[in-house]
Amino acid sequence: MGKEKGVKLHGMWASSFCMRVELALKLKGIPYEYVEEDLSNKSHLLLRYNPIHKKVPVLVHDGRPISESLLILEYIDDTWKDSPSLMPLDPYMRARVRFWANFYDQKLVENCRVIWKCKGEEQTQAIKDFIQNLRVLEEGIQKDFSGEKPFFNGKCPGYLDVALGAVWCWNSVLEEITGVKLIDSEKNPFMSAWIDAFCNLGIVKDTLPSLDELVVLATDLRNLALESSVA
Ligand SMILES: N[C@@H](CCC(=O)N[C@@H](CS)C(=O)NCC(=O)O)C(=O)O
Repeated sequence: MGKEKGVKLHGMWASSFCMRVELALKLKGIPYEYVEEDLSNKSHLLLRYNPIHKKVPVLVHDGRPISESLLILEYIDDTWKDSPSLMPLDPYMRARVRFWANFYDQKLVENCRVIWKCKGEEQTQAIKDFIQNLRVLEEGIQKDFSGEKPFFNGKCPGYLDVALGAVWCWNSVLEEITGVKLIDSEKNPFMSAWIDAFCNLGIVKDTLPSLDELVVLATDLRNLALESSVA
């Protein structure tokens, strides 16, 4: 490691965590090479670059690997300083965007995982928890960023927009699979207006996979998970 030059992203087409990194690279105008990983047969390079978690995304910059999508976003912003900043300049607001991105990953992503892979009472409870956590997120973000429009970062999307926006499409995937409404534009007007603006960006349209493709994959993976839970 260390001799190779340039930027490479080891990813998987349907991974929202990888979409975060792709969106950040595109927003900052950083050229990169994309390496698609087969997660059922991970490459030796992926295992070497991310021996602890063995997960995508991994960003390799001049031969040095960085894993964990939120950390990669910060690395990109810290390294390529000539392009518009993804992070707010004010240290307090930097702390707030990190807080909400972590809250999203720790609470809502976990609720989504249960909604996706489980059924019955476990799934029903996770749906309730998701709706409750979404309320907390919406109220908190609105308080912190109500002056910034249409994005939390102002006129251009930043770290928190990318961190949440890339993962948000899975909410629609889960709604399709479960038939349950998770996001309601009347109950969640602030987040609904924000995600509409985000999804209207050309970069986002070009980067995120289609809902139909995600629904097919997510349905297959859900069926596998349910089969193995009864086996
Ligand atoms: N916290 C990690 C999560 C990454 C993650 O869960 N990646 C999944 C794909 S969406 C993965 O590589 N899974 C392979 C595995 O678990 O073996 C991040 O933010 O980068």
